[in-house]
Amino acid sequence: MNLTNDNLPDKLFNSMHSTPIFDLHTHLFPPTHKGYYLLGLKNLLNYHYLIAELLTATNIEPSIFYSYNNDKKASLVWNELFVKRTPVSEACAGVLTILKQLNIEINNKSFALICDEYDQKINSDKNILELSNVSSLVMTNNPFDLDEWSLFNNNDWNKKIYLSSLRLDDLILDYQESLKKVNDQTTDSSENNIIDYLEKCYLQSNPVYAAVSLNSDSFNIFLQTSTWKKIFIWLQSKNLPLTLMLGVNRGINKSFGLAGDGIGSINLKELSDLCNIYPKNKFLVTCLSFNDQHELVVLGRKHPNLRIFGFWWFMNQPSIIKQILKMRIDMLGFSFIPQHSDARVSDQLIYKWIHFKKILYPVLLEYYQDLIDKNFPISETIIERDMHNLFCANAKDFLGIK
Ligand code: FIX
Ligand code: ZN
Repeated sequence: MNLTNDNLPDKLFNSMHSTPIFDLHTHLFPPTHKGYYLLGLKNLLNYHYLIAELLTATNIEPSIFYSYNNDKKASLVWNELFVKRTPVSEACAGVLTILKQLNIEINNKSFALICDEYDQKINSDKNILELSNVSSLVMTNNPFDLDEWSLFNNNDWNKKIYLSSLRLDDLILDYQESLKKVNDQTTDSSENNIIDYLEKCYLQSNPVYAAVSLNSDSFNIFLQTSTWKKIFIWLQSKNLPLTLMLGVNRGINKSFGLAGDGIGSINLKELSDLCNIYPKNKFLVTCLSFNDQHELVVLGRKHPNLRIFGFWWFMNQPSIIKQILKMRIDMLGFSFIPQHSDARVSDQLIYKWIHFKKILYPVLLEYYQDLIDKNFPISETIIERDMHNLFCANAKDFLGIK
């Protein structure tokens, strides 16, 4: 049955909120991976987005802040950003959204009491996956961090929920050190070992893509070195897409640690060259700077081997998302992957997806209403197909997975 402007809003709302989500890029790990699996309010408050906000809003010395234990860091963030100041930033709003979803009132309660209440409500990744409607997600797995990589020595976690990806930043940031780590594990020390090592890691972890974050300096290494040429050939032989996270400048304020990264430059003409040089390789691309978004969308319309995804990090602000989302739809239709969570603490899945849907809903409603006004029939089936594509199939089809 065709929908009308009267019943469209409810149908769209229900379909959007009931469609299972495939989260293309996170930094999450399964509960059995101790030390890497993060959960709970204190970890939420120690998110590096909030730490950067804290360190810039106050005069707290970064080295002193980082010398504190996690409990003290979290209570300081709470006190400075939620008690002494009004928590309006997107990162603060995220914490409040989660508390609201869990029906935790903060009025007149001490931080300790809020934490206790929180711990009673959330104690496993299962609650979170249910609350956020995320059915599976992609982790970020660094094959050059052997402790983190030990995840793949075990089978006590759900590989259908937690999919892997091969994060190759170390090959760009410190090639010699990465080569050394590879060679430490084999007797023969040649460059070919990198490919042999990637092959070994591929067989062990069954990744859905490889990934690297870059700026214009590293993009040159990437285009010109013989190792990367071999990697592109290897990726193609595996039909494994490469995720490119473009325009980051690591450590612009080193004293902030993980919270100190900023925006770097990127020349998207080189991305276009890359798509032409390797037409059989597939590239998933997201850009960190607002300034690159228009050109990226144009490239998304010219290169079938390039798929745009998500609103990465500094782009993940409601005001920006609304504008760029419309630009993407106007030029690409629904042929892109609208969002990923980038969650580092499992609970963040809840707010990242609620916040995104809040922006997506009115935007989509407008497009569907316009189609109905133009006498294009919109049925419930069409809405469900589109939601499935936007939240899941666009990404899975590009990756070539079920
Ligand atoms: O490179 C990345 O995958 C980034 O997402 C992270 O490094 C960054 O710290 C982050 O958490 C952004 O959301
Ligand atoms: Zn990330």
